[in-house]
Amino acid sequence: MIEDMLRTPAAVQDAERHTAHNYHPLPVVISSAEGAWVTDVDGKRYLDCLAGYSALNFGHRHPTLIAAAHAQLDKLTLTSRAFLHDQFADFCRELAALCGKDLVLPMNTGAEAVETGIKVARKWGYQVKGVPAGQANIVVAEGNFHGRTTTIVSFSTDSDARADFGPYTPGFRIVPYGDLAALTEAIDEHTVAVLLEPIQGEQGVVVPPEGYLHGVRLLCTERNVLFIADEIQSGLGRTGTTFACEHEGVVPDMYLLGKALGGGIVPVSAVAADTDVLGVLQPGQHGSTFGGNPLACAVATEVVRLLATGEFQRRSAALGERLQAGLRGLIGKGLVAVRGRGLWAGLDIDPALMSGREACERLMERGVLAKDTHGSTIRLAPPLVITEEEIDHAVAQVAAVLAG
Ligand code: IF1
Repeated sequence: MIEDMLRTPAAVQDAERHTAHNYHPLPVVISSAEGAWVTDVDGKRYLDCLAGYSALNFGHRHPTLIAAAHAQLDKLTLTSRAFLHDQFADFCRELAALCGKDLVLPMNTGAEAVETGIKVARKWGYQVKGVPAGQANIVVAEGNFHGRTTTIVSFSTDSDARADFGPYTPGFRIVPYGDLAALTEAIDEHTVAVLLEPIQGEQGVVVPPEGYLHGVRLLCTERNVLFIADEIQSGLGRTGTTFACEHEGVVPDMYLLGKALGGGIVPVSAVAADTDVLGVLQPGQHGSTFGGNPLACAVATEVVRLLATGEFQRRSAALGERLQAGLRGLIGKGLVAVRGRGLWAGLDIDPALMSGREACERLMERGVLAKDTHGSTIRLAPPLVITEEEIDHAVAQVAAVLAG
């Protein structure tokens, strides 16, 4: 232990000394970044293949987003929702248009968007569907990740995320992900929503079986249940389309958005839905001090405009093919499976070779930053501004790590 500490660079020790140990970061201390690259305090450069868990879809310090933030900092940063401000209308209108929905409700973090979705679905259930008071249930999937609040961890199936944080919020039913029969079985007359990630991120970038999302959509319509898609990580270009639900031509009743919506600059999240759903909220029933603040809106409006060009979705689709093909070529050469869509990949390393953590440490030594998830799985989610050459470089480094 002491030997480990002696081997740990001073900057890493410094960064961790007065921090709760709720994370186990790779021992790299980043001090600057641009595009797909970050630089540490010693001047070493790394290709960022995590991209802030997709919060940095447009890369570090995208010039358009940085300019919007600078300009807004010089004018107005916060009003609270007690007053209106001049950045609000454009943001809500343009994001609603991108989503094809009537209304937007801005919050800050992803977990708050999920909480908002749960509250709206319950209120819709009581006021519109006619569920008896206090009886609403929401169906969720095994292996989900929706955030860290006490209510959200109540329906997590990951013991690290959930254990010892009870008492837990009731009203959730958990079914296996990708299993339409189980979902059909779980829905009853008191079900107000099905809440799902269209691709499960934390679970290791798990893509559901073909037709699943389409089936969920049909089932929800048939049973008068809201389909809530948590696109906080899968959305906004990551998978080669604006939303991952598009891969099955599916439109959910509610989109939950976050991460990349803030351009990697400020936390911005939102719920988008039509008036018959989001319209159930009246003044005083939900809100946030910082939600929809001027700085957030100024940056996020530019994010929406970047996405409205379609350029990032096209890049993600085309470059994603290259990434997935490159990684699939390593199956049998240290990888046992590759999953993913667009610029988002989950890699299962042969557990006999090394853990995911070890793989990420070795990748770091080779100048590539990635993040392990459970066991021997790691995920890659580079910024959508990454180039072909950089993808080939990342794949080559993965190959070198697997080759030992
Ligand atoms: C951590 C994971 C990624 C999310 C989905 C809501 C949220 C998240 C689909 C909540 C957050 C996070 C948060 C971060 C690690 C990260 C993560 F590994 F845990 F699953 F990205 F893969 N819905 N994802 O993925 O958003 O409140 O954090 O803004 O908690 O350590 P948030």
